[in-house]
Amino acid sequence: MGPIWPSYYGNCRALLFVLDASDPTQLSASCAHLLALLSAEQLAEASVLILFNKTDLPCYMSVEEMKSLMRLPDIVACAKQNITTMEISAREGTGLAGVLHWLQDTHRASS
Ligand SMILES: Nc1nc2c(ncn2[C@@H]2O[C@H](COP(=O)(O)OP(=O)(O)OP(=O)(O)O)[C@@H](O)[C@H]2O)c(=O)[nH]1
Ligand SMILES: [Mg+2]
Repeated sequence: MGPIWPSYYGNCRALLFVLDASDPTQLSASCAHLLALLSAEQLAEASVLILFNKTDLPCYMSVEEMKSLMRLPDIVACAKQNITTMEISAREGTGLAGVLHWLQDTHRASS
């Protein structure tokens, strides 16, 4: 889907980027997509929420290890955008209240 994402950049104020925390083999590809999004001129003003999803599943790598592997602290420090990270399970609903709060706060701040 990556190639068609730019057609949705216009007027985007809140960006939710979902990573599969149960599958670290996708990490480098996800990271490349994330960096492309963060460097897009049209998304410079957007607030970004990075979601590590599927945290209900067992994984040989912890979310902290994945963040470190993708150098997320450096990405956050260098990005123009305000970036927040959360751990969720869409299946079990874990962490989804936090996502809704973030959306409310982001909407309030930008209107
Ligand atoms: N266990 C679990 N499954 C989830 C969660 N969120 C989505 N799914 C399931 O993940 C499946 C879709 O997988 P995705 O990773 O979104 O899509 P995909 O990459 O094309 O599929 P995979 O090859 O299975 O990774 C669906 O069956 C969803 O029900 C979650 O938080 N926990
Ligand atoms: Mg997947």
